[in-house]
Amino acid sequence: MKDAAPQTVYLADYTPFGYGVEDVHLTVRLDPGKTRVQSRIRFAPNPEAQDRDFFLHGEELTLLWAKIDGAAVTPQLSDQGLRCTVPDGPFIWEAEVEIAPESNTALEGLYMSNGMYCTQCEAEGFRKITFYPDRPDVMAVFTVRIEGPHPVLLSNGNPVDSGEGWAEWHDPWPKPAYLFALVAGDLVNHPDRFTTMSGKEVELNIWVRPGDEGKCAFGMQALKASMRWDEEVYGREYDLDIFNVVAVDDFNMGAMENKGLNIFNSAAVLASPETSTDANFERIEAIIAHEYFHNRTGNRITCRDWFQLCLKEGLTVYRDSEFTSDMRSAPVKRIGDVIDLRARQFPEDQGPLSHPVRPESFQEINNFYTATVYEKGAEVIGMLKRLVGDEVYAKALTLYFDRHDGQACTIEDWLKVFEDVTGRDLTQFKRWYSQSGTPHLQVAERFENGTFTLTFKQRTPPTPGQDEKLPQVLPIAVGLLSPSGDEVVPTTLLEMTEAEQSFDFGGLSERPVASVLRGFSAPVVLERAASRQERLFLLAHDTDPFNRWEANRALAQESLIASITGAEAGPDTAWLSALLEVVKNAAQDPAYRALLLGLPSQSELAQALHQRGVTPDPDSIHAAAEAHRQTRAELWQADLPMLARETEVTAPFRPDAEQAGKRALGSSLLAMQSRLDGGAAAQAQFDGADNMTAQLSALTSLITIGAADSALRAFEKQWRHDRLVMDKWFGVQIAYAPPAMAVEMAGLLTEHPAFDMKNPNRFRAVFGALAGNHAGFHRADGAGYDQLADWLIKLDAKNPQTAARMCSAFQTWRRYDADRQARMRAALTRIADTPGLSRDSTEMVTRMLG
Ligand code: 0A1
Ligand code: ZN
Repeated sequence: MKDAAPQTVYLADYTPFGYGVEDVHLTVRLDPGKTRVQSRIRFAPNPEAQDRDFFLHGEELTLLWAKIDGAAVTPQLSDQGLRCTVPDGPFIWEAEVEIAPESNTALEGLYMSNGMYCTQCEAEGFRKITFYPDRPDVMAVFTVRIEGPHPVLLSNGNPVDSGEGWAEWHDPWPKPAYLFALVAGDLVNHPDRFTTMSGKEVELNIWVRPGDEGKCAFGMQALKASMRWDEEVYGREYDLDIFNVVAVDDFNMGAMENKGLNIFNSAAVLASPETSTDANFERIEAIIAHEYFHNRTGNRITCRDWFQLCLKEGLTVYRDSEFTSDMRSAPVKRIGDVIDLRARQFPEDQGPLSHPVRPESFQEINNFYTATVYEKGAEVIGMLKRLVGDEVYAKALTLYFDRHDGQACTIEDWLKVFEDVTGRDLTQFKRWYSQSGTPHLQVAERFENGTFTLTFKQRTPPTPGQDEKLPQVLPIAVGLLSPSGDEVVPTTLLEMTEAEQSFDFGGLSERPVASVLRGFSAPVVLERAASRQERLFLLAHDTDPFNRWEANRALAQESLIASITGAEAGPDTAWLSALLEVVKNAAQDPAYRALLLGLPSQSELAQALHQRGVTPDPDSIHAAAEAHRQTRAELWQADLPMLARETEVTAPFRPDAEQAGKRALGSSLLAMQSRLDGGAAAQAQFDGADNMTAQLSALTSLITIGAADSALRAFEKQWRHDRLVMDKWFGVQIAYAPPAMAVEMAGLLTEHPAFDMKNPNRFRAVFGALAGNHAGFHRADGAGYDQLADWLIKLDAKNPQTAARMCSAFQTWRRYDADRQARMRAALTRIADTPGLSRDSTEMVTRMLG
């Protein structure tokens, strides 16, 4: 257990370590309860540093012995590490420690999952493996010898040699300890090869538990596509002889970019048509790409300290989103990213957990692997690219890769590259890294003497620790349409730098309709009092696919809010008829049409109401959304069968964008149809399904209308041996349960023999689904809050990282009525007051309580 006494680390306090590491030799003798790790590390004083305090991080280690230059030493030990007196010049540190991977339920450091050994060292897990300067600016060449009775023994870099019960690996690229990895187990591989652009042969492997071999082909395809893409688009080729990927069932996050040995949550790599949905396939492709791209943006160029996390994460998320756009549909990807940003990053940035893309302090760095660092971090890269243009961006990236290869860098280094290439001063742009909160952008328009003027005002509400905000640089993409629907001004990038600023478009013969913030060119809340008429016009005519979708989204939101607040009795039927015409347009990508059918989530509606000064009532929101879906189904009844036929896929299953788009549209239509036919069509699809997308969408349609009892039993019987599919079974029953039953359902499922709180995927399947059932979680009697708090307290004792992440389900607590607020505050306080609560969860709940 970590020390819970809060210790805050500040960016401003950064100092380099007093010693550099020339190389590291590790010998790891595996044993479930008594693994021995022997280290031999060559240190030399760091000429760039003044401080000569020789402190090595180390947690939960039993030190057996230590030597300096061959002579035994007795370091001073604490629960954070050790201190030792060392020679003035270079010296060799040797030590042996004992650790117990079998009892490591935190899944950080060396741990066991189904009998296999694996590691997770980012951010600060290496210190649970041996004593070391566990900070990303200490980079070293590692040689690793693994001893154990397992057929497969893997570490970073290239294989050196192996024999019965041992293997040796050498990684020639200096790396920080957080990229160290080791895997041992009874694994089987899916092998392949890749020839790099300079003709180098690379051996590729995806390693899995026996039985999972059939689920590797897609991940391998995605890996090869990523390798080719990084060569073609960024000119970067792979730099080792071998690239290994391992699938692990127990993993706190999606995956990890360890040098040459990526470790994946099995949910983020294993796929087959029968067991994985199209959404799973797309996510796997993106995560494989993300981890592979880290080899350049993260590994070869790493972070100086953990405050710079967005340097690698923002850029790598940006790169993987470009990859997905190229592999699939760019507008569909952009819309999906914005939906996700609004669902996860906006609430974070508009609540008590708000922090800058580059935070300035933390207690537990694991709490900062957030949507803000990742997704807003990627938005910042996108804005920078929009501002400098594609060609200059490409030049800057080449300079970045050349100038900083092998270094541990900062955001200042990154921005300096762009300043050098463009001659621009990026001081103001840098506020995107230091100011937290979502800017609100107001638009007003005027038309006079043939000139159309757009006046923008920006304002960022106060966030924790930041009351006053300065104007940020906003790239605002705008296009103008004539009343007949022709584009009179094509997409133009306006660069807003002031708090208030106007832009003129002259020479117009009639008042145009403005399409503002095309492609969501900046991550802001756009406040635009557009009329319903204008939105309908944009839905029909905008040439920008994002803004066409956005106009529809705004219409959906307005219509729902009008029903929630009682301003309108039912949905806006004129809009629904207009939407139906667009959805019937067979020339449009089905995936895009499916997105048009999506509604803002209930949580998003709650936030929108809150922003208008209305206290959201989760039950009314739920009722309005249900009524809307019912009315829409009834209104479109006559067209549904024809539309559904158009989405039928007769070709053999392919997980590509084309087929996935058809299935996505088909699933939305099926959900509507189920409200009309008592579930007959859904049951038929369920019974005949030959792929998980079809099977699961039928199942959720049936759950929504309360007709899923037999399908749920059949599903469980069919899939009880497949952990990943069973996660879906656990999740959908809670996520789609009627709000009054969600808490009971979650409680019941925790008693199912297959519920295992130690498996993060299973825990998230249940309690992530509960938190996602908006009206169910926010039940007026507080049962949802109490249940989640109970389980988070239990989980925290075993796995602080996952418990702390899931505490964020409470981050929106101040949106709701006084009674719900009091109940959520009580739940948070109860978590906070738990004796022995981890540093991770302590930080999260204290930030939320303010
Ligand atoms: N760097 C990984 C994500 C990751 C972060 C932390 C972890 O443990 C605390 C594990 C994985 C990525 O961006 O994919
Ligand atoms: Zn990453």
